[in-house]
Formats: sequence, structure tokens, C-alpha cells
Amino acid sequence: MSFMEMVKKRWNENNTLVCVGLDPDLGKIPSKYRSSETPLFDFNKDIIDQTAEYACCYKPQIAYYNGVGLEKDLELTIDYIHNNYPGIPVILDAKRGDIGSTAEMYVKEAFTRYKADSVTVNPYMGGDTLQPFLNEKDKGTIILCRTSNPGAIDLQDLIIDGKPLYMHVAKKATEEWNKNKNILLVVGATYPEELAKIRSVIGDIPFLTPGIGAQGGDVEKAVTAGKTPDGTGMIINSSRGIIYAENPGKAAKELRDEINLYR
Ligand code: OMP
Repeated sequence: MSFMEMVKKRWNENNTLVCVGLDPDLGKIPSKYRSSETPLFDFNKDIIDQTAEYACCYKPQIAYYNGVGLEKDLELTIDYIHNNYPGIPVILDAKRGDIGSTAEMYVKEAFTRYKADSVTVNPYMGGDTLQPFLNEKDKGTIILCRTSNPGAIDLQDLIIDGKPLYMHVAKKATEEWNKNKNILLVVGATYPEELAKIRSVIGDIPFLTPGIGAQGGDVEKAVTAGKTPDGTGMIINSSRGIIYAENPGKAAKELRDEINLYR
């Protein structure tokens, strides 16, 4: 089954748009995990078992693993999800983007080494750098469009030919680059007006929407602005807000229920 099909199945059969971000920081996870040889995996395993029922996707951010030399924990985490919860797709958040020959290696990294179902990419270098990802028909390519951070305005909002750069990205991604229908766009929850503006020109292309929880994005505003007419179309990520909650399962369930109120 393709990434898109897996996501749609989760949306519809499990009634959830929640993406659990697996961004474990060695300095912040409970001390009981730190003596293990695979501390991040052990922590993630507990989070996954508590949240799987409420998750439409998992999204590990690669820097939390390779930044501290714990790539093995990332491999084990993704294997664990595939083996124990095979219906839940994994987004590798790596924000890759480079010339074609290098991009081919990033494709290997995401899909052969880590066996992810989807990867985030940066479109700054242009369409040819995305092509190796887009050629993987069954995998998702999630393109940064309007990100959740304050500095998103520095470049993404620059007006070119009468419209902001992020609108050019949205149009190119969905009208020129999406031949295999495997593109999604990153649009942050912290900017609901932009979510609505982008939704109005791209039809049903799904969003990956981070910025809920620790970054303060408003669930009602984000869902209302970003959903498709059938009440889906969004993969809404929370990382710190779930993994460091006193009860991660409860936090994931509450986020699912809050999102569902506005679908
Ligand atoms: P929390 O703020 O802890 O929920 O984490 C947000 C996660 O989403 C991190 O893994 C970020 O790297 C990622 N992210 C953003 O925060 N903003 C964006 O615009 C895009 C992403 C992303 O591509 O996932």
C-alpha cells in the first residue's frame, strides 16, 4: 500500500489526524532510560505503545538521533512501528534537498536504510532536486511550503510577481511536480491565514501541519483553515506536547478529540 493510501486509511478507519513526533532529547527523557544502550529507542517504544491507537502517523526528526550518534535507535524505532503497528506510516523528517546525484543517496537513506514511508524535503534548490524522491511512487514527498517558525517570513513571504514565495511553491508542487500524486505540503499550524490561502488553491493535497502544542498553534483555527471538505486532508503533528506529557497516551487522545471537534 502506498503512503497516501495508508494515511487515508488511518484518517477514515481510525478517525484520527494526529501525527506523533518522535523527537526524544537525551537530556530531557526520564533518567531511567539513560543507562540503556538504546535509550531513545526504549523511550520511543513506550511512547508508541501508549499512542498507537490515536496516531495516523509517526514522525521521527532525524537530528535527534544522528546529532548524538544514535542512528541505531532510529532504525530500531521505525522497525518497531512497522512490525507492531503495520498500518501506521512513518514520516522521516529530514528536510533534505540537494543536486540529483546527492538526492539519490538521500532517497536511499530515507527509504532503504531507514525504511520510512515518507520524507520531508526542502524545495529551495528546485524541481530537479526533488525528482529522485518523487520517482518513488509509493512513498510520500512532503515539501516545505510555509513553515511554522517565526523566521518563515524572512524568505517564504517575499512577494514575487504579486504573490508570496510560498504560494509559488504550493502551485509548482501541486501543478508541475505532482505527476505521481505523492506530494504533500508542510504548512504550519501557527499561521492559519496562510493555511487557508494555500488550501484555496491546491484542492485536496494533504498538509503536514506542525506547530500544535509546544509552538502554541491553535487547533480550532488550524483545522478550520486547513481541512478538506470531507474533514480530512491534514496530518497534524505534535512532538514535545505528547512525548513529554505526564501521560502521552492521554495527550494524544485529547489532541485527536480536540481536532475531531472541528472537522
Ligand atoms: P514540537 O514543536 O515539539 O511539536 O515539534 C515540531 C516538529 O515539527 C519538529 O520535529 C520540527 O522539526 C518539525 N517542524 C516544525 O516544527 N515546523 C515546520 O514548519 C516543519 C516541521 C517539519 O517539517 O516537521
